[in-house]
Amino acid sequence: MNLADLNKVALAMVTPGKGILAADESSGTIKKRFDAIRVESTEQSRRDYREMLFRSTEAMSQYISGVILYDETIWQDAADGTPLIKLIEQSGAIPGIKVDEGTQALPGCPGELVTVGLDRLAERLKKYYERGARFAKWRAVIDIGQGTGIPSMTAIHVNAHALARYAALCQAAQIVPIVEPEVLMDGDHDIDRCYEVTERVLNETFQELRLQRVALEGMILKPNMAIAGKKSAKQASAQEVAEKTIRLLKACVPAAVPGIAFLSGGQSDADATAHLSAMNRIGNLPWNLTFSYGRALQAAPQKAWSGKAENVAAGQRAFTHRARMNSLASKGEWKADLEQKAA
Ligand code: 5MM
Repeated sequence: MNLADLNKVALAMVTPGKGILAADESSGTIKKRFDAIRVESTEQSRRDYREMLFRSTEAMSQYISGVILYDETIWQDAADGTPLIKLIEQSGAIPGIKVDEGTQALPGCPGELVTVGLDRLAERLKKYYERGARFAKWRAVIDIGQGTGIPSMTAIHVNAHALARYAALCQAAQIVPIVEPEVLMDGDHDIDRCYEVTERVLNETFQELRLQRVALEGMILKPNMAIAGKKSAKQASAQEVAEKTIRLLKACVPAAVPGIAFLSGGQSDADATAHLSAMNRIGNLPWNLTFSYGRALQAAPQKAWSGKAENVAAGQRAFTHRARMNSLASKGEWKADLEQKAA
C-alpha cells in the first residue's frame, strides 16, 4: 500500500468547492427512480441518463470531484463508443465504484440487515483498479426502530466489521475506501435519538477500522447527518442539524481522516444543501466537509430529462445548478436566494 498516494486521492475527493456524485444506484434502485419519471429502465436508458450527467461539462469540471459508479456503468460505453469512465476522467473527476452487493436479512436479528459482498472482493478490486477506479464505496444500513431494540448492538457490530474488512481490502488494492455507515432517517424518531444511534455506529466503525489496521489518512467517511426522522413531528432547524452533526463528528471521527462526504438520505434538495452550508459556516474543522449525494443531486435532472433526448440540455442545466449549489455549500457560501434566482 502506498499511503501517500491514497491520501492524495482522498484529499482530491474532498477539495473545497467540489464533492462526489453518487451515481451507483443498483438496477433495482434506478428502476424505482425511472418509474417515478415514467421511463423504462433498460441498459440503454440507464446509459443515456448517466452519459447526460457525465457530459455536463461545467458541473463535472468545476463542482464534482468524483463519481461513484455501479458495476454495469463502469464497463459501459457512451453512444459514440467512448467508455463512460473515460468521460469522467476527461472532465478531471475521479472514477469510483460501489463494491458492496447489497443487504441481506441478519440471522437472529429480525428486521435488521447486513451488507454483503466480501467474497472475492480482492479479485474484483484488482479488475476495477485496472479499469481506472481509484476509490470505492460500501454502504451499511442501520435502521432506527421505535421501542423494538433496533438497532441491536449485533447489527451495528457486524456491519462495522464488514465495513472495516472492505476498507482494509481496498487499501491493499491501492483504492481509497469510502466508508458509509448510514443510519436511516425513515422513522419518527427525533434528532437526539438519531444522534445517539449514529454515535454508537461511528464509534463501533472506528473501533473496527483501528482493529483491522485501516490507515485513516487513506479513507473518506460518508455518514448521515444528525437529523430527525422523516415522520417526526419535531423537525430540527438547519442550525440545530449543523451544530449537532458537528458536535457528533468531533466526538467520533479522528482528525487523521482527510474528509467527510455526507449522504443526503432522503432530505429535500434544498435541505441537504442548507445543512452542508450551515456546517461549513461553523468552520474550524479538522476535516474537509462535502457532499456525496445521490438523490439530492439527481432528483432535479431526472425530472427535467424524463427520458427524452430533446430534454438532455434541460437535464444538464438542472444537474449543474444542484452541483453548483452544493459546491457553494461545501465552502459555507450557499444562500437560499441563489435557489430562487435560478428558478
Ligand atoms: C445512489 O444510491 C446509492 C446506491 O443505492 P442502492 O445500493 O440502494 O441501489 C446509495 O448507496 C447512495 O450512494 C447513498 O445512499 C447516498 O445517496 P443519497 O440519495 O442518500 O444521497
